Amino acid sequence: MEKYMKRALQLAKLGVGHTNPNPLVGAVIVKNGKIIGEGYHEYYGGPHAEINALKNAKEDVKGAQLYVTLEPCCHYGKTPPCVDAIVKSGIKDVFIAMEDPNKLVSGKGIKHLKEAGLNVYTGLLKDEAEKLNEIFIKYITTKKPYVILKSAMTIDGKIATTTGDSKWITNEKSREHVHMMRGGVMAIMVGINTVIKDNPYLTTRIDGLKNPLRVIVDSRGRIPLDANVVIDKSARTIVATTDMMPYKKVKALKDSCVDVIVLDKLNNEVDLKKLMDMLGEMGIDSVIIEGGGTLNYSALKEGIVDKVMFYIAPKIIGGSNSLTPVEGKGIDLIKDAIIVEKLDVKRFDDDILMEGYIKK
Ligand code: AOF
Ligand code: ZN
Repeated sequence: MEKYMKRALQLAKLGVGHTNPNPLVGAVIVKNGKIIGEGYHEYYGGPHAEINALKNAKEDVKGAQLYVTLEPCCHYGKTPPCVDAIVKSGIKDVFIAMEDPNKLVSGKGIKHLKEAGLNVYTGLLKDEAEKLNEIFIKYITTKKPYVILKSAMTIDGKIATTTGDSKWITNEKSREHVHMMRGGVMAIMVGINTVIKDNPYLTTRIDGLKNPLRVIVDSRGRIPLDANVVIDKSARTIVATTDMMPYKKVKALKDSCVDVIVLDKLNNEVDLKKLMDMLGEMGIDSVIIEGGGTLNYSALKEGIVDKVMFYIAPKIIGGSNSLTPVEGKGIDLIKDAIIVEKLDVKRFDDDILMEGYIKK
């Protein structure tokens, strides 16, 4: 029954921002057509969704149906295997939206349940479940962060006026959506030009959501020591640089409790692929890139971007020197353009959000 899986997906979403790098999972227990237990994975390392649903059940679950958005686990991680608890509970039927891409589980959880005599049905609302866990799927299978590129522009394709003013292009609802997005990822990344021009904080201004790690890409060490991302301690900041950053600057940043990562150069810029590998090794499962145009172009050209989100506001500012979302050298021929597929369009009053995935 779709409605129960929909409810399980809804519950899973309540964990946004708290479970990374683990998945968002929801579970619903149904008996005689009535929901008798609900649960979700609330925080990283905490009990899994199925366990919470069993714990919250208001009636005996013997003979009941379990709807869960991810294949129940069969391994000892931070918690014992969920399949054992499910089998022991007497639940009879298990509906699973998607298989667990985690090699420790994938398919083995389902097999275990079937062997124990339970009826298992997979694939109910699979697409929705996979979209919900797109970060988890990439990270658990590649150990590289899922990268979202976000930009806000006018209808004539500019991200700032000729004087550099950009506050604000999009409306409040669009900006709140961005803050929600920030709360669901582990890192936010910008280029040094954005820090110099806008002096942003890069924090999540929404109650209950964590601030992501701030990553500043600054190949030559131009970051001002009084920048908000250096002074403000409400989130950790990493400056990704190359050996072109003067040693004195490295030391001054470290003295201000800012981490500095020195990476190889690629055309005199930070090698972004290596940076992603490193962030992945640090346990960072997701990064939102918020510009500016130079970093956006490099990220797209290096092929590290998975998803783009372009917020478009019905304003026109013109100016041949006004910045655009993607600058750099650009691509010569239309036939070589980077293609965005599976496009989705949302509206926030008069603003439009176009989001889609980079064709690989
Ligand atoms: C979760 N929450 O609700 C489910 C997960 O280290 P552990 O014990 O927390 O196990 C993490 C793995 O368990 C995770 O990678 C995924 O494969 C599986 N299922 N994980 O954090 C859940 N059902
Ligand atoms: Zn589990």
